[in-house]
Amino acid sequence: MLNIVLFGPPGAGKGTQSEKIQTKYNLIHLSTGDLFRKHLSEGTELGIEAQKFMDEGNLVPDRVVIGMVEEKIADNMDANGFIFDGFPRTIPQAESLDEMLSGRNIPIQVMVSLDVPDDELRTRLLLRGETSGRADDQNEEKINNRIRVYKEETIPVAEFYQKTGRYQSINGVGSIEDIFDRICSTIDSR
Ligand code: B4P
Repeated sequence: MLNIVLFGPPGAGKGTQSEKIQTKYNLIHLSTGDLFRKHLSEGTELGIEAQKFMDEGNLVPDRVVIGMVEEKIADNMDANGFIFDGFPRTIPQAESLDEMLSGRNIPIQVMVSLDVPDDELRTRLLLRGETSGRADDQNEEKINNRIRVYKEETIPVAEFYQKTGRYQSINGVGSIEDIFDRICSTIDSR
């Protein structure tokens, strides 16, 4: 199995690039943000619980996220591998993912981190907010909160992967195709 974590701040392009990676390497795209939005659109209890955190740009509690991911992995054990998009976002999530995967003998080979300056993130998210209908994209205050939460709660996850030699950072500014080529080179040289 090929298992990759795509990492980066909100608006770095994780969702955009994950779709391309999924197609090229024939992987299951596991986006926790997309899963929450699906639950929300179906009006499930989990979706309703997640919404209040997402709308403000805060992280959904670990126990909710981890249970949802575990279920998705268990349902897809015959896959070629997984691209984890937006997960893990906290150290407990990273530890749980390692436990889930090492128990099944399918470790994460590499975390690819998209490096994008804050001003570019704000510009991209405000632009998406004009059409996405996402409450968390619609004003600068919420976007700034998401960037702050990323720096305080999520950056330590990169250090966790760095310590175990599985971290690669790439420039996330440029055309979508150029960034995709950089990601593929990193994956192929792992
Ligand atoms: P996510 O759905 O993961 O969303 P994201 O961080 O906003 O976006 P992403 O980086 O995927 O950006 P995209 O490609 O769309 O999270 C939403 C919320 O869900 C979180 O705030 C949190 O509340 C909750 N959540 C999710 N996972 C969680 C977890 N594990 N634990 C706790 N809570 C969790 O790109 C953004 C925009 O940029 C798009 O409009 C795109 O078209 C544009 N773009 C992409 N690449 C570009 C490029 N190269 N140049 C210019 N624009 C580009």
